[in-house]
Amino acid sequence: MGTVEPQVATTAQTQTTDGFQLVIDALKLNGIDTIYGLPGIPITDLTRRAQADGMRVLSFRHEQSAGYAASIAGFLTQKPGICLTVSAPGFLNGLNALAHATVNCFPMILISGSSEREIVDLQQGDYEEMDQLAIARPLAKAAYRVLHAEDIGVGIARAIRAAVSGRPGGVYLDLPAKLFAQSMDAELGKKNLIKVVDPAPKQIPAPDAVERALDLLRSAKKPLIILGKGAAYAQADSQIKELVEKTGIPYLPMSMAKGLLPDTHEQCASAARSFVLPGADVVMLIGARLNWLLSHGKGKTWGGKGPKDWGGQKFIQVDISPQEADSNVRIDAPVVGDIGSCVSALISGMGKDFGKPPAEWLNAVSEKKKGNIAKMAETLAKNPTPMNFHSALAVVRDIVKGNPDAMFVNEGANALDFTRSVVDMFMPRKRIDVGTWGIMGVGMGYCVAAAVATRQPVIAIEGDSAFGFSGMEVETICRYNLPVCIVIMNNNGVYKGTDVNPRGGDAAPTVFVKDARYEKLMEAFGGVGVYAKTPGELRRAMEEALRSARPTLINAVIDETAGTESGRITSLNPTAGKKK
Ligand code: ADP
Ligand code: TPW
Ligand code: MG
Repeated sequence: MGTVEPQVATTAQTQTTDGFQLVIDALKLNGIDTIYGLPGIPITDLTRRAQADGMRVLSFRHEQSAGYAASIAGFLTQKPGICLTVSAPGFLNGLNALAHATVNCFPMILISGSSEREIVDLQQGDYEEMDQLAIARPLAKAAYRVLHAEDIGVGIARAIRAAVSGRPGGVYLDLPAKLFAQSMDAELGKKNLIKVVDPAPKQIPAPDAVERALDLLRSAKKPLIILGKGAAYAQADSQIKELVEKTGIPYLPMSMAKGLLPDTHEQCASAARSFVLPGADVVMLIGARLNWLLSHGKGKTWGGKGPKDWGGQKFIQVDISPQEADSNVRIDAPVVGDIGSCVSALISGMGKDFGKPPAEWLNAVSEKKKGNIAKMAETLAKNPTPMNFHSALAVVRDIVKGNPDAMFVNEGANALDFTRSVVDMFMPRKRIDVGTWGIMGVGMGYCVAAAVATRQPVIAIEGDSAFGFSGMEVETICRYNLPVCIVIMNNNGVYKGTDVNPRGGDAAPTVFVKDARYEKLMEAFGGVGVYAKTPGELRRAMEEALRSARPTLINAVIDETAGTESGRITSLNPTAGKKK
């Protein structure tokens, strides 16, 4: 059993195993074949041996990127994405992504090596000493530590279940250095491993909850469906399509739910968002929370008189978390269960006599849409010099339409908001972005994971500031020769490049080096760099990137005056002197 003597299995391979091997075996036994991480004491040999054992081990330049990669791999595959780091500083670098996974309901396991417990607990100053478990716990859905090799099977099984069952989230697994070197009888070690049976069990909604929801929908004069990233995660694509089309109800996709049905679908109400939110009388949320992204279900966005007033809508909420309902406004019909089961139950409960929404509502939505789409087409048709967000995005929109399989990564402020509204998605789980926190820095980690987990080409539309948070990972992209085409919307800064320090001297806080040549960063590692000043140059470069499948970075020079402060969320800025 678990001795503390370091003893690497060599000739006695058939008789003894060790902590390193058991971690690898436990992951593989559960179908986990990829690790996103960064080596160092005490996990260097874990990365080597995992690779030697046939796992894909992707090494990053910063743990934060590895963590974001793991989190989005979890979203895309429904298997927990694994991020592997060293102790204290590596752990802390990965922690941001762990919190991000928990907040966004993505299944992920952050595995960090840690220092010697006896020394850490007495605070005697070990190498990279830190009580990692205690620090991770408030940011994780669950956090565990394994001290003995014979418990590795249980530790990994618990981490997997916690990550993917119910509402998915980030799990921390603390593996002290001493654990890896423990050796034990190989047969016994094998017996102690657990292949998790049914890690994310179906959760069937109660029939009366389904009936209550359908009754409310039947009573609606102006119904609306909102699809969130939980609906995308659930991989219940055909059921969701069937529900939307059978009910005939207009729907709004949240950012990462775009493409669940093609954005060009006649029932898609994205182009009439500010009309349908205040106008609807019954709203069915499917895998979307009424958080800030939906103005908490109240206020002017929803037709309320004041900023906190209820707009009068009744809500149905389909969600796996029984605690989610009533978090912001009253939910009249909570339907608790997994989205696949809930949506199927709703479809079968609809029966034959389920009428379409009143024509008056559908016509009003469609009129509003038509008007806004025409306005957008006019904006996109302009070809100003210098290029602005819209003239660049008109190109991106065409390219994505022609390559609907490609994964699509997006971060920035204006570079995010304009892209989301201009670029249509046509397939589920293609668009991955800044998520619930509006976090900058996910970009390159997402690109790596998207390419690795889906084996599809990746297009990333990045603000120049956003890109900077993970820019060094272009080396990672080149090293693994991934088919990633990064487009930097280069407007010389955060939101805009025009701010000036009124006192002279240092540059203003939001501006960067003017006309920075980001494309050379890609060239430094053997990828393709392109400097694009016109939509034509951008189009040719993107087409070539997709054709060649080579790592490409296009520096798209955007009018530095074109953006707005904070993109679409200027209103959240606390303005000096503003009264509450
Ligand atoms: P968005 O940002 O797109 O509005 P959110 O992240 O706010 O989406 O909401 C996602 C919701 O989906 C969460 O409340 C989560 O509990 C729920 N969810 C995640 N996976 C499932 C699933 N398989 N079945 C049901 N609900 C789910
Ligand atoms: C981890 C605050 C929100 S958006 C943004 C910052 C710094 C960058 C906007 O500039 P960019 O886009 O990317 O050039 P554009 O097109 O408007 O010029 N730190 C973190 N997350 C967030 N959200 C911020 C800071 C922020
Ligand atoms: Mg910018």
